[in-house]
Amino acid sequence: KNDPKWWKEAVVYQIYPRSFKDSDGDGVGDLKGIISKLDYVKSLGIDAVWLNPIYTSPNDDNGYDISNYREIMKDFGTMEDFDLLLKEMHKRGIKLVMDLVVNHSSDEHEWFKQSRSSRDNKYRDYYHWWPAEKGKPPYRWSFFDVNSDAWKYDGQTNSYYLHYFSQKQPDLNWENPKVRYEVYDMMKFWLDKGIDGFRMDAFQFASKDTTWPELPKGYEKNIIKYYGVGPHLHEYLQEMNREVFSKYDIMTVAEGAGSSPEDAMQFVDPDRKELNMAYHFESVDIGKHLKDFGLVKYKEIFSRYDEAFKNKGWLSIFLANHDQPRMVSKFGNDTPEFREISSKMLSTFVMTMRGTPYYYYGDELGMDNIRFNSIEDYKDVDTRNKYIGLKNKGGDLQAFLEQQKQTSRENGRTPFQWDTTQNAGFTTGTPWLKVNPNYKTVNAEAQEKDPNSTLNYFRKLVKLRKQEPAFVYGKYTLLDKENPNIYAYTRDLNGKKFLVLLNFSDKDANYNIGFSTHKSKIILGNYKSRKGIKANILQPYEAQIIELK
Ligand code: TEU
Repeated sequence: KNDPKWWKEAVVYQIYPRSFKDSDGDGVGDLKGIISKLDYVKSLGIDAVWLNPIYTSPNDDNGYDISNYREIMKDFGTMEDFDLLLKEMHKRGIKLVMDLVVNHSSDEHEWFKQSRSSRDNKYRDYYHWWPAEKGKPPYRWSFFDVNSDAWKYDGQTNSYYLHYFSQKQPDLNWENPKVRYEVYDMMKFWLDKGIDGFRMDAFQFASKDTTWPELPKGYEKNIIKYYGVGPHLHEYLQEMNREVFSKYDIMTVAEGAGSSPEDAMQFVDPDRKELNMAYHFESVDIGKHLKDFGLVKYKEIFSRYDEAFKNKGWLSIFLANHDQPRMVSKFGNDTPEFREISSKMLSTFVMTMRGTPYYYYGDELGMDNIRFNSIEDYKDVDTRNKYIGLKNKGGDLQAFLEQQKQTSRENGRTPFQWDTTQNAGFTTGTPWLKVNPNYKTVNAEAQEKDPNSTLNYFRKLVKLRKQEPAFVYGKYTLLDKENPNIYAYTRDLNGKKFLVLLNFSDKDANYNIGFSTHKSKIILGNYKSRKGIKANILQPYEAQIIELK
């Protein structure tokens, strides 16, 4: 029933290439920079790296707007650099998962340039067009558009084109088999180089009902429900599997998978031959901060998904990525007193749950939200366009900026903090995005020397997960369900049983799991001492992994 697979046992480390390491002083991270830090990456104990897009792009959305799928972005280096990166990773036993961004391309992609040039161009049907003589197209909501309008008028052919994301990210027409087979060819180009998998960006949105029915009022508040699983999406995934995936030993992961565990299962049920695993957004989309939605609700989400996947299918587990604020600022506590300890607690959670962990660069150091004060500091199309949209409507800009300090995804994109030298050792030039000023205390170099650092604690967690298959395959059982402060669960497999206790609050908190652990031993924890602490009490943000006897 466990059906062991390497991608279930893997720990994935996500690298945001713009912000990891700059090798040439232009202020932007690059492939040579990553190569120079591979020994560090290896030292974490991880098995695979997921790299955000590194293809040629005008960077309206930091590489998620691709103008050439078979080239490396100049800022990041050359194809030779890429080949070397892959070789150096494989040499160290690290697999490489690439981002596949094919719900949309850049408007500067040759396909789109052709497509927009005339109504009878042979690339016309590579995108979605609505002729203006039919009036305005039925409203579609856009993630990044200043007016949240996904149709953009294009004078050249007196038509509107569809863009679920920014105006520079026109949606590809997946209903056109030519588009699909072009993409399959491109995927094989990378797979034949030897890459180990794809993370399927926004792919749940790829298939659309091209009769463009009117959607109910307010549908944009439940966007995944209406955009999430288009009419032919699963046919296309099965076709892609047949044409591409089935020919390689790779891992594939859906970014977003509908709006329920049942939807998600459809993407990854092995009998359906689509993708290997999926990640859902329920646990990150529930609110701004844990204290707003509460731990009980949080536990309910993870437990409901685990329940739905206990017999088949596979999920990924993550608390952060490049679209999220920093994990410690959202689910933990990033005040100086608790930043370290709560980072360790959250890492304990990610590394002891069922599902493949995706761990975001810098979280191993306890990096936290930068909280920009001015709109000028933001580079992100999401924040900038929302700001402009609000400004046009005369909205409260100050309140918006205040809220972005907690929610902006750029909080999680600041340069990696290597050491105490200028710009945290990230670049000798001017970094493309400000470095978090706390780098003087929060950096990898300092943490290497400290056996109790968050970095070294993370390494221990990875090692433990790799040693004990119970953390990968073991049954998950939630305990003390209604406890508002403590997340307690067991993982068991073949007679081995582990108890994980996590205090998500800043106070001592007690728990009631219904059995005694006095014969058992804490095999890993984030506090040095429990002197004077009662058995069923956890200290603020304390984490314990206990092997039950
Ligand atoms: O994000 C797709 C996407 O839909 C997310 O905005 C998602 O809804 C959100 O994270 C849920 O909390 C992907 C990329 O990850 C993002 O960086 C890109 O900007 C976007 O696609 C467009 O390519």
